[in-house]
Amino acid sequence: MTLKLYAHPFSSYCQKVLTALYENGTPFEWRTLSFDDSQVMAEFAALWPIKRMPVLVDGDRTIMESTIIIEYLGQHYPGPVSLLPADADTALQVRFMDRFFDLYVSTPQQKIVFDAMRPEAERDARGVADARAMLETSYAWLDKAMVNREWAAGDRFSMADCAAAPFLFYADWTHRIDPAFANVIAYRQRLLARPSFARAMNEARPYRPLFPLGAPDRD
Ligand SMILES: N[C@@H](CCC(=O)N[C@@H](CS)C(=O)NCC(=O)O)C(=O)O
Repeated sequence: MTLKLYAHPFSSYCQKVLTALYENGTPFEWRTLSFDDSQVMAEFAALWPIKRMPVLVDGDRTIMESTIIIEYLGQHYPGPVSLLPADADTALQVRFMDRFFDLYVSTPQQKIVFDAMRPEAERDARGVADARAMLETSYAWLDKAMVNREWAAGDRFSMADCAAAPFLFYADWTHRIDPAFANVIAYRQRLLARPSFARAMNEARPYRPLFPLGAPDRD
């Protein structure tokens, strides 16, 4: 049975799951979401009316939410890289860092990008200012957290790093990481060099002109 992934290469949450799939060389079939492909879009809407990507289909099971998809892959399609440690306490730290990157890096980053896509009259200046303030706080906290860590939850690459890679990638494009946060910048560089994420990022390269704030001329 082939796993099917409803996703788009430019989406950060899809890249989070792609990084997990590529870490373990897990085979899957792309169901690329595109407004030009009404068939795939209809399948996606029927599977998940909330219409947030990615969605994984495994036979008669449909799995939504990037974190749950990665945990599902670990349970049902384990590979050489265990993205959620067997030790319960270490797994809690991975889950906490996964939540940190989702709620306090990606969520404010998306707020800024989605606001830029609105007509001028419907923009939310206060919400965007709050999102930028949250990113600053997150960068400052992360800079201290990463002082002695190679990866988000210690010395092993995990699900939290699958989240961190695309979220810090786009967060830096959206609200530049101050050079004072040297640990965050170095961690982002390690993530960009990780072959699994580098592959996902390279597959998304042709879509960079779509970035609503204007993609910078760098990774
Ligand atoms: N909590 C979801 C978030 C997924 C999400 O926000 N995906 C974005 C793409 S990066 C999306 O589907 N956006 C489509 C839209 O907002 O209409 C997850 O972890 O999978």
